[in-house]
Amino acid sequence: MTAQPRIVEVRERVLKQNDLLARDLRRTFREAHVHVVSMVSSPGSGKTTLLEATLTILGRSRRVAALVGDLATENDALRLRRSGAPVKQITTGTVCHLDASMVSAALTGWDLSRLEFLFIENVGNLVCPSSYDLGEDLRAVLLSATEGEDKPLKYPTIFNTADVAIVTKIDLAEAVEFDRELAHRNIQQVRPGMHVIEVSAKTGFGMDKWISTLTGW
Ligand SMILES: Nc1nc2c(ncn2[C@@H]2O[C@H](COP(=O)(O)OP(=O)(O)O)[C@@H](O)[C@H]2O)c(=O)[nH]1
Ligand SMILES: [Mg+2]
Repeated sequence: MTAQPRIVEVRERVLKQNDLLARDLRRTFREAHVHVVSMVSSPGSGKTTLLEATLTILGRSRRVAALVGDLATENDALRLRRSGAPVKQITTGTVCHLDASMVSAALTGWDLSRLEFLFIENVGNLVCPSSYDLGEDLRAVLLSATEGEDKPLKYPTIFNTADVAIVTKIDLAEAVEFDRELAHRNIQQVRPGMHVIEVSAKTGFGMDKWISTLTGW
């Protein structure tokens, strides 16, 4: 029974250390004038698909790059590089989230002042990433039409730590009887006033709104 307070103590220390490093990262990003956008969601919600489309569209007029986290494989980095943007994969092994030290290490050798937008795709998970600040300016949480409407109610913390919610795969909404109004209500219940965008990276629906959110943030 004595082990519990010790676990909490170590966890608090790890989070505090992460917060300090994230604060330094945020300062570095500001000084380099690079906008940093992170994406969080459960696995398969469409982060890589949306990010590939984003890098392709925004990359026409802005200097963009991405970091992408997964437990294993370079698969997502290979997909994202099809956009022509510089991309680095971070493989976390058994760790279910990215942290500020992983982001910092992955940026070694990159001249941030040459970038305007840096995107960070987090490991697919609706729990772990919420506690870790990565020094980002904007955190987007994705919720796909195929996941159902109640994810915001079940995982409120991740929605509370995000700045924007993106409802993805909206082209599939009818096929899976996704109740769009209910999803919006659930998001607003957890995070009143949250900016919500519906997109389909497959058809391009809503991409203009997402891109103008990014450039106007
Ligand atoms: N129909 C449809 N499928 C999508 C869309 N976005 C992603 N997908 C599919 O969903 C699956 C998971 O997408 P992925 O981008 O790998 O998700 P991630 O794990 O969050 O990075 C893939 O088979 C994608 O082709 C979309 O907007 N519409
Ligand atoms: Mg992915």
